[in-house]
Amino acid sequence: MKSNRYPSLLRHANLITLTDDSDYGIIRDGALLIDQRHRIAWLGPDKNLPAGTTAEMEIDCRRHWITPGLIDCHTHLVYAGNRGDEFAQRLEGISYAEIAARGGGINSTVKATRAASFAELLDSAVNRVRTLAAEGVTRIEIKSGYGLNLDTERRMLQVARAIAERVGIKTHSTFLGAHALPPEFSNNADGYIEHICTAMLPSLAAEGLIDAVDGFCESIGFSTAQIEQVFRTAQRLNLPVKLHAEQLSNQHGASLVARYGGLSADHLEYLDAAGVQAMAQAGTVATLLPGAFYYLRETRLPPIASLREHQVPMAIATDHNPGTSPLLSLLTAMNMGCVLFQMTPLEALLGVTRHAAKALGAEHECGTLEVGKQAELACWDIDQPVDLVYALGHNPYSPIIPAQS
Ligand code: DI6
Ligand code: FE
Repeated sequence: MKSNRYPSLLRHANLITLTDDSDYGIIRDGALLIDQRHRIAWLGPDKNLPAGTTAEMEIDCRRHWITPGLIDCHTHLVYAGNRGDEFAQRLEGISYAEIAARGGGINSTVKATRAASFAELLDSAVNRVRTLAAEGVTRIEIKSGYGLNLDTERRMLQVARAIAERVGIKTHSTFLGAHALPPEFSNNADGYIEHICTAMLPSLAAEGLIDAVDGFCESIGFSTAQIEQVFRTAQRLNLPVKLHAEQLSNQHGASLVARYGGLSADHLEYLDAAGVQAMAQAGTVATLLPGAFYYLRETRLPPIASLREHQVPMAIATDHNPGTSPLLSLLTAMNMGCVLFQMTPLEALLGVTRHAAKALGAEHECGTLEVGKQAELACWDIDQPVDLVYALGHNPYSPIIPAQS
């Protein structure tokens, strides 16, 4: 530790470090020092703070708890339009697949998003991000996939980049061109995949707008063979891949994404044993999305016990989107992970920190409290860690930590 003056020092906080998977890694009455590059320079028991440490801003956290900032590693939060009417239809028993077949679903959001300006998309997305940030979220993944043509996919990805500046939050942009078949290519899914691989993906990657590539591998989406073509293009462009896999049926998408060394396979209600093994071997994160499970009133559970047994890291995200998961609360997603999926409160917290960071390929930067990592932090007015997932609808976030300048 260098002995110059530091920008900020947090004192008398209970730190939840999450430096391994087996416990919270609690340091009671701890201190945490932040350097000029907004990294953690030192942390430990307050009484061990090296003598003579000074900081421009010193904050007494009054035994509040500090965790790594929460990470929402799967969202579709840039879009226009409203699909409340579809929610009402589903409550009357019409299925998500039927609604999509009638021209609703993803394509109704595509229509509204194509018609929206950059500023309209940015304003509505910023409001959503602020709602997430008010619960301690400091990093968000944002997917395209409601444009499905070059111009609108580009606009969505540019909005995702612009959000970071407007809200002062880290964002990761994911290209999800293979989300649904746009009207221009109806009955020609192979033609659309070719268009993605030869035109959209290479152009948007060259513009520096893409951090990762995703697809919707499903009977109502794209086949594994089609997704594999997209993955091959991503691999050529040096972009990591991830996949919406095994959400509504078992298409063996998890094995496919694992074969490409993917960051994550997401949803996974219909994941089988071979898929779990493939993910374990490849180090692919299982991103669980209990919001979509809840809204679709799914009854089949993702194979949590098997994922746990094979030590596949499990992340939890909101999957915020206007169709299957209009959920804007990562704390609620954590609670659902516990109540609906029988995850432990520790697993739920690891799922939105350490393992979510891995799902973004950012585990060296964030997700735990460790020297050298970014000082992306969340402070909580709670009595004990389990309180983060215990009370549904209660927000214990306590914004006393200085934001990154
Ligand atoms: N799976 C989902 O749950 C969302 N996308 C996907 O591939 C649904 C998106 C929507 O209905 O708008
Ligand atoms: Fe999704």
